Amino acid sequence: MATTDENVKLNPVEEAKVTSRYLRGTIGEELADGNDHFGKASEALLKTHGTYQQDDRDARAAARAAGGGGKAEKSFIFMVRTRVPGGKMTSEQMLAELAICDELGNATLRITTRQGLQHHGIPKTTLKECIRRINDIKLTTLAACGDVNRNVMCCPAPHHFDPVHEQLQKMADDLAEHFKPKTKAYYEIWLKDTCSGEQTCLQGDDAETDTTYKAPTAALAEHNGDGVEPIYGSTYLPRKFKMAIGLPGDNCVDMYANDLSLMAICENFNVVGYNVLVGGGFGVTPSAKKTFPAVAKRLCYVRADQAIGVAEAVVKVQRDFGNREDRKRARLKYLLHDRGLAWFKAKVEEYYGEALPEPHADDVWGFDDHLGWHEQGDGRWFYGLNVENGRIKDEGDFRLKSALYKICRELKPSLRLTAHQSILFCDLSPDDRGTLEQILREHGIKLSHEISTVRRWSMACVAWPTCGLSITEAERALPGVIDQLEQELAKIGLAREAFTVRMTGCPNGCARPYNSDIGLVGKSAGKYTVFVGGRLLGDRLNFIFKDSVPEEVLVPTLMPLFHYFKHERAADETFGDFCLRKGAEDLVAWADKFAAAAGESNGAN
Ligand code: SRM
Ligand code: SF4
Repeated sequence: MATTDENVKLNPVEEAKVTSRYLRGTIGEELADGNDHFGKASEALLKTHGTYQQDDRDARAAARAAGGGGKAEKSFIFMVRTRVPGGKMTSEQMLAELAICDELGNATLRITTRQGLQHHGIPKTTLKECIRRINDIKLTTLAACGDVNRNVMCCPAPHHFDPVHEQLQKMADDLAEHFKPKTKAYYEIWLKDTCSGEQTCLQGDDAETDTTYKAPTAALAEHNGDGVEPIYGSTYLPRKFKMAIGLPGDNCVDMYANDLSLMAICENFNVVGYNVLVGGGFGVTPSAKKTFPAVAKRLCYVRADQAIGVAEAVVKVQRDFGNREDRKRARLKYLLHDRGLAWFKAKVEEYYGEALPEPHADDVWGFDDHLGWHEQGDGRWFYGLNVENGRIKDEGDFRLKSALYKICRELKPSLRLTAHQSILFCDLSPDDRGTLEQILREHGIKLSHEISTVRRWSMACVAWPTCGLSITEAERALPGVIDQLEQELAKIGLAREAFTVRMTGCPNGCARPYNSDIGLVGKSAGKYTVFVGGRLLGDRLNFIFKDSVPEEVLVPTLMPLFHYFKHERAADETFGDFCLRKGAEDLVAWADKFAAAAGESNGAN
């Protein structure tokens, strides 16, 4: 469905974009109107500026209880997301982000599942200050959310043994820059009054009138957006768009879960090209059969110098043919499903102006969470620290936030955020190693090797109380589930078994539960759908094992499968591969038999 099609009945978000004058709308006016929240149209536009209007659901529940039940007013707060291409940050930037969360937010900072950072609990009164301060440190919230290309993920490992990882990170920066919205709206609304001479406001005065943009090929120029937004045009994309860059031997960024991924093909320790994967995406509405999660499909091989041009062609095909009537079916995966891969490839070739070869035979075969100590290859070291569910906070004896302040002030490492919500402290001298560990220990932080395998490979999305779409808890529930799993797995000798457990508070899949060994997806109050059969490699979807399982019996529901796995696994078979081999029917039958036998033996006692 091309945007020029007169019969298209645009959905309300499209209407808001059309009339927004390149994402301005009335955000500026509403910022100064004294209300504690924005109207609907601005709420939609604000996302591309990197912020979501939210309701503190804990606060509302408390107000409701205090008022004796019934309705309670919404308690408006804002989530502000920083886009961090490839997860690269300096200590100074981290210190500034920590100060923002302490001074303006809820005193916690969150590493996201896409190598970004989030503040929660920002009131409207300081929203502008928050966004301005993030720009002051040369980071941005622009395009962290919204119907544009979002944070570009990239393998964060700072390996210097060969140029490959640097080449990947450079590609991440180039893609982030290339697909950044060019509208001046962001600059006008958030930065204009406050932009100091020293900083580079990312959306400076010339942005809107810049006509120097050069399309990579003549054919592409014919398909340009317009003078303001050469790639997106005035209505941007039909939906969010996500990119990732990784290696066949290290799929730490979950390439198959993205709209577009570049899988590096290396020769003689250099990136010579990429396999282009398209159409991954996990959001699903179980009641709407037309929606489904999808892993990406292998589209073509491109030389390294063609990658950005081909990525642009992919984005533009989605821009012109993606669904603008129904937001539930607007992601690239649906375009691919509806039109087919062959049609899509032909369109991309048309937009790019050249035929594109089939993908290189390489595919994912490894992954690395980069935790623990590693030599970088340049005499320096990096340390990967597991951050449980990405939350940086001080709580009782656990004082990760204070530890980070101290590490960034005293050791000044460069930092990398991982797609597993963790953090790498980089460029450390051999002498710094002891100091880093000492600081972590003094602040009650377990070192990565002291964390159980099951916790290390677990992830949960934010969910309650800030996410307006959450049905169940996730970040606040998963640690308890992992506590139980740790104990039960140790009892049957599987404590060292590596598999992914990912929990989300609704079926949108923000912690990527649909390609994990075990996915726990919020279904209804306190109950989850349990998926099994994915794997660490992230290249296939899992399937439903049990539905509507109460939180308190998640572990008892899973344990029969681990017993089965322990006794009947093939040599070197992983938990996910075992579940796939057995299939849902067999697993359910076994689990039921196991439960019945356990019931009988309990009865006998
Ligand atoms: Fe997400 C919506 C949080 C990664 C799929 N996601 C949301 C919102 C903004 C809720 C909303 O729309 O009101 C959540 C904000 C919660 C809060 O209070 O902070 C939210 N998503 C997150 C983060 C913070 C989860 C986390 O715990 O880290 C991740 C931010 C990443 C970043 O830095 O950009 C996050 N979201 C993902 C991922 C994983 C990924 O991209 O690798 C997915 C699955 C992949 C995909 O995109 O399909 C994901 N989020 C969604 C969807 C479903 C999209 C769809 O196609 O249907 C929604 C709902 C929507 O867009 O309508 C959503
Ligand atoms: Fe919210 Fe659902 Fe995403 Fe979790 S998966 S952050 S509950 S939208």
